[in-house]
Amino acid sequence: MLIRQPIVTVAGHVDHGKTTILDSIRKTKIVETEAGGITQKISFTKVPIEIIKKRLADKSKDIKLEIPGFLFIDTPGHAAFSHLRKRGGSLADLVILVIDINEGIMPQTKEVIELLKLSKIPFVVALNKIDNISGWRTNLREDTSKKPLGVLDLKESIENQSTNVKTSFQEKLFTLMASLHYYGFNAKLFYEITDFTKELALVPCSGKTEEGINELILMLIGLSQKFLKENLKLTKDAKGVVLEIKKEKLTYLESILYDGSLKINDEVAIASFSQPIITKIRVLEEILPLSNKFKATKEVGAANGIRMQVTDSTNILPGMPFTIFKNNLEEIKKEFKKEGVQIKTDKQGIIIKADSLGSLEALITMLRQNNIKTISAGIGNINKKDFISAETNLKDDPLNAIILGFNVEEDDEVKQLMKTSKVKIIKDLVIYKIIENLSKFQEEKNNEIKKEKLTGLSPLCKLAVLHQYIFRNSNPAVFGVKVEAGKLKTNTSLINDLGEHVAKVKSIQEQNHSINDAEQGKEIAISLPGIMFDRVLTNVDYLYSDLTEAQFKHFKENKDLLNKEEIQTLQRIAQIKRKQKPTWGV
Ligand SMILES: Nc1nc2c(ncn2[C@@H]2O[C@H](COP(=O)(O)OP(=O)(O)OP(=O)(O)O)[C@@H](O)[C@H]2O)c(=O)[nH]1
Ligand SMILES: [Mg+2]
Repeated sequence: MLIRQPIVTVAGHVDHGKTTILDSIRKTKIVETEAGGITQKISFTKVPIEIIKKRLADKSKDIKLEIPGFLFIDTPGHAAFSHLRKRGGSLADLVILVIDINEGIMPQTKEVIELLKLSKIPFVVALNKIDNISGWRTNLREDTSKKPLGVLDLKESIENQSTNVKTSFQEKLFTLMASLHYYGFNAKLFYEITDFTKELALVPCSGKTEEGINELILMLIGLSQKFLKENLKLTKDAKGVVLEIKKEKLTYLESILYDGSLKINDEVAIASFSQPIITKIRVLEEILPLSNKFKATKEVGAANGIRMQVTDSTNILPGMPFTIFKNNLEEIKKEFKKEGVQIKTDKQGIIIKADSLGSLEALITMLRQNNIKTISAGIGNINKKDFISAETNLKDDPLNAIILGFNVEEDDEVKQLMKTSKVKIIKDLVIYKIIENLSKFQEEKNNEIKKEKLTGLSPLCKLAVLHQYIFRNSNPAVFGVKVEAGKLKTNTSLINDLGEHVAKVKSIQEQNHSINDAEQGKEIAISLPGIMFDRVLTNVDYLYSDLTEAQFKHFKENKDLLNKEEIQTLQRIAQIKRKQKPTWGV
């Protein structure tokens, strides 16, 4: 039985060295061709076993190499590794989680770890940039005639470092082991592992000096051949995942084929949220070994990075699985359904958007774990339809008037609409940050709603009289005030520092416009009927809203919804009231 190359995804935080490690494995310099050295999008490279054999030289002589090579997938640190989804699991057979040993676990590292835990994909940790440890020396192996033979074996290299460097290395290592332990992983240096099914291998390395890279490759070979052989067996039916839809002059579907083989003119069924899309392959290309270039071909076998041009590419979405079509629509429909291409949503909830099916699923899974419901979920930028759903939610439950965007942007139209809307958009490139921000926003919003209810029943406020702005002495008296605390509403009864009733606020004006209420910090004009300013207010600096004892107690019970100034005002009102009745509000 034929086995295919394992698909190995390299994931981790921005700049931790994912592309550099891949470059050193394939002996290329892709990093130097990237804009700003930043990987912009997911890319794949095929590395044939011959190249691996050559680089491992005598090190591989004790191992039987059964796999035909590797298909590596490089992911941008800023985007989601969750993108890489295949039916019922992850597209990756193995993952290299790259962590800069000097920086440790960072936001994207955390995200990848969470996803790895969910998906249960085997992985190894490349503790990269060991050469950056202060004082680190890279020693070369030499043959008898002093000809350099590459770097020393990692273990030997560590042993050859000075005591200081060794201590520093150990400290960093232990810190990382402790962090990984927190996530439930029992991590050890790879050469100290006794049971690979229970322990997580840490391979210290440097993409720059290449120390540890051979060891990393040996780990990948070992793990693949020991644990993955069943997964790597090929069947006849072509199966793959569309990674990206590239619109150049023509539209290409950049995809990974992970099972079977495909020919030009074959028909494929591509999953969608409704009916599968049946379309014919017009042009077929496969990725060249060690390169990011494609070449046209008539037939490709798995595992492979391919580009297809199909007769109908409308409505195809990134992340969708595809399979060869042999007039078996019902069977395919059932299969897609079983594999969960249908995204289940709730009757009520927030709106979510993500850049691919894989990331949408990852987002939904994590939202579910946090008991957050979604009313609609889609792939692509945040559009007017999403905005309208959120606007509709505003009426039913403002806590659901939220759109979450994972690695997507909002359309220009939506940007315009957002200027005057109460809908909230939360976007990020890291799922758990989205969830963190969502919880924070919902909590704030919840308090705001509770507070509105609280202050809706009885206004709490303190006003400073602005003696330089007296517009009218009486009938009614009109003058300026500043809302020092709380919110002033029309019809609020005001008292002075002695607890005497002054008047009821008839109207509030802000820059010649009548308004119904004014928040803390606002300077406004108010009109009070039935008093003469010069008799009643000349010596008054502050006015307060009149509260009943019941209202006061209600505020006191909900003190956590009030800010510092409001609490002080509440205390001040009680003080004033107690001058006349010492047991007021007690
Ligand atoms: N000293 C040292 N520098 C390294 C090593 N690996 C990578 N670098 C440097 O770190 C920087 C980032 O490396 P990349 O390989 O682009 O990192 P990446 O993880 O692919 O980054 P993104 O694709 O942007 O997420 C580059 O300047 C590399 O030269 C290493 O082992 N040692
Ligand atoms: Mg990169």
